[in-house]
Amino acid sequence: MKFASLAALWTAGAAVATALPAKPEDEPTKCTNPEKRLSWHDISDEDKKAYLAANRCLLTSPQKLNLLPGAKTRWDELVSLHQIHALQIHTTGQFLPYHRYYLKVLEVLLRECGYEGAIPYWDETRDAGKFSSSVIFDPVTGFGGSGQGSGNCVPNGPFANLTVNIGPGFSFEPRCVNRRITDMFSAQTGTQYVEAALNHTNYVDALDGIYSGPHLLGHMALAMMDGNSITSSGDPLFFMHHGFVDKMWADWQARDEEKRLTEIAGLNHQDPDIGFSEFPGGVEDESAMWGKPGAELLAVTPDPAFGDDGPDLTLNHVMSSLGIIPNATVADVMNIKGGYLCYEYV
Ligand SMILES: [Cu+2]
Repeated sequence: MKFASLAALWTAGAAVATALPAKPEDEPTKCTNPEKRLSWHDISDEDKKAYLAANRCLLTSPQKLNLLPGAKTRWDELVSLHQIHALQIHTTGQFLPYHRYYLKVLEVLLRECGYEGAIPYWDETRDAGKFSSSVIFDPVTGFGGSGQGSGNCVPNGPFANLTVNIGPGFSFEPRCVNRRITDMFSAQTGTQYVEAALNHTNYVDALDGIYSGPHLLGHMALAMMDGNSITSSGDPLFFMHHGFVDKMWADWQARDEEKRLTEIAGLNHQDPDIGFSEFPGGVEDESAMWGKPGAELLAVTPDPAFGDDGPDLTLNHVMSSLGIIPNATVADVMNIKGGYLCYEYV
């Protein structure tokens, strides 16, 4: 097990992370009036345009933290968080809680750009097998269409001709917002595939069913930001897909709240002997594709066991956004109507 030696690498990062509050400063209040997260299909054109405009605003606003390597825009800072945490939040127990927290980070950032509504998500079951004809890719009231030619830059819509400076992988190369749609893969975001994932009765199996099923196939169908797992959040569409992923977890939890609102398991960091499980060759394949985080990234990377006693993820685990919003524990995000969070998917 190389975990201990790897953990030592994060000592410098932990110093940065522990300087931030370990918990939200206000005690969570009761959730009495949850915000409604609606599917893109079900919101008004006016609300679609407001949401897209606020995303575009973040892509064109300067960075604020003066901390995150390579970040030039506020959007870059959001993408950087995903890059910095990539080896902690994919194929690990943290995948679902961290991405739930990450959606909240987006929500708070959108407030800076005047967006006050609930964030929407994309009910991909309605477009399974035919992503390319979805209304979500509308050039006026959507995210723009599929890229073409070298670079696969989004050809139209609010994100055409915009640049992301974080990625691919652990590098920092300015690229256009890009994606490429493949309908065949999108079939596996359909209801029967979602149901297969949600039929599992313990967290680890449900997590794997969601991760390796509709989550991964959705990514393959969209190939956002060169299809790069580490920095795919450069495309604002990422958060619509991950709202869908978060809804799957929430739906699974709702089937047995007594057990599943506190059920967490898995590692808090990728086992370096295994690595990204979607690549059969493991971490060596992944490293060959995207490299490894360099010293400047490691210097700001929180301890993967922050709040835990070792490599096993617990409810006490502290998730960081490196100061964009206060840190939160896994326990804080277990219940989407628990107080720290207060929303529901409809
Ligand atoms: Cu991710």
